[in-house]
Amino acid sequence: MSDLENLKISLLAEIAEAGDEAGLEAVRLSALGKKGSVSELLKTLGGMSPEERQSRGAAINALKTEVSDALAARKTVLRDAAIEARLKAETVDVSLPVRSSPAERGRIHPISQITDEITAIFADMGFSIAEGPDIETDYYNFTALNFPEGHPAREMHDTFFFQPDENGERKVLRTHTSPVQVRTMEAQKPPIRIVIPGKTYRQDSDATHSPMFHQVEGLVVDRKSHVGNMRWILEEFCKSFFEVDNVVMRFRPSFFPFTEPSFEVDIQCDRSSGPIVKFGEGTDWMEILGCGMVHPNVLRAGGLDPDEYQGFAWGMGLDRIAMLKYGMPDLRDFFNADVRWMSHYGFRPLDMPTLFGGLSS
Ligand code: 2NM
Repeated sequence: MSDLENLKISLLAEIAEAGDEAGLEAVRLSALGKKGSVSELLKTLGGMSPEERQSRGAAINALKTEVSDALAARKTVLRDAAIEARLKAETVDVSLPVRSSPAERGRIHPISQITDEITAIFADMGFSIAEGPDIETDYYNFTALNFPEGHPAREMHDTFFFQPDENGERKVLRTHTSPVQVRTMEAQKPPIRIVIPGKTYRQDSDATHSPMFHQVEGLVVDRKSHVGNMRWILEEFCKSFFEVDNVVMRFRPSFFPFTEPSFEVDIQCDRSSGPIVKFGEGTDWMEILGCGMVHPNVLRAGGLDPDEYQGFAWGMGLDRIAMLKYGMPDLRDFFNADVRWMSHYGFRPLDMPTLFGGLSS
């Protein structure tokens, strides 16, 4: 038997005996690898005479083809067998409960929830959402809002002041979101219909006051906006927000530097049954927001002519309203980052508040 014939028989035997893909790969390398037995034979072709190459060369190439084919065939067999074995060994219990996803376990903070609820209501009435910086200039936080220099109202706000910069300018943590209204008036022409949710800051801290708190304010400016429009908007808002068909509202005269006339608004409620207040019934009153017609000086600061335009604005604190709506006793718990509190009072992330699906259900 020729040497080629012997080599072929032994290689084919090794291929047939290879028990797995790694073993088969070892055989392939020993035959067709750089220093493999078949490769070494192929290297001898260069030194052959043309006649020898024709007979022996063809035989070596035939050997190579035969070995390659056998390797490929065996590889298929081994791979199929491996898959078959895995399918036999692995089982999946489709009746096991699925592990809940982060989107299921996470919770939305009540303040985020209430912000989303309120902005959803106003968005439905055609309002846009506006935002601005937490660190404000004294001008936008006070001067442009008709707080005169040295006026006690500046002190009333218990403002957090920054150190004056090199130009002597003293920035503040905004004490309300109203600076955004002025910035919006400067930036766009009426009609303006915006709501402004955001964080606000005042030096005050107890069970019902936090030095960082949340407001939503609103602004409407057009040629003929009036108190009647404002009243309707606020009434519609309260009905949606408290999820009742009727609310009784009471507008009391008040004072804010940026509005004239100014009002504080109470809604009728029932406080007789514990921490959760019932709205739309009862004989108690609860103050929920402040509002008024935008002062001509504020319109001027926003670059608008008060003889051409008029507007109304309102502002409400979110934290206290969230406490009342969801029956949370202490405001400070809002900002303690306690996971147990969050899993109790938080909202499911996929239950987004919509007017058609229910706001807080
Ligand atoms: C309130 C109450 C009343 C208010 C006024 C303005 C502005 F910039 F347009 F003049 N923004 N927000 C306003 C009015 C805010 O919060 C209790």
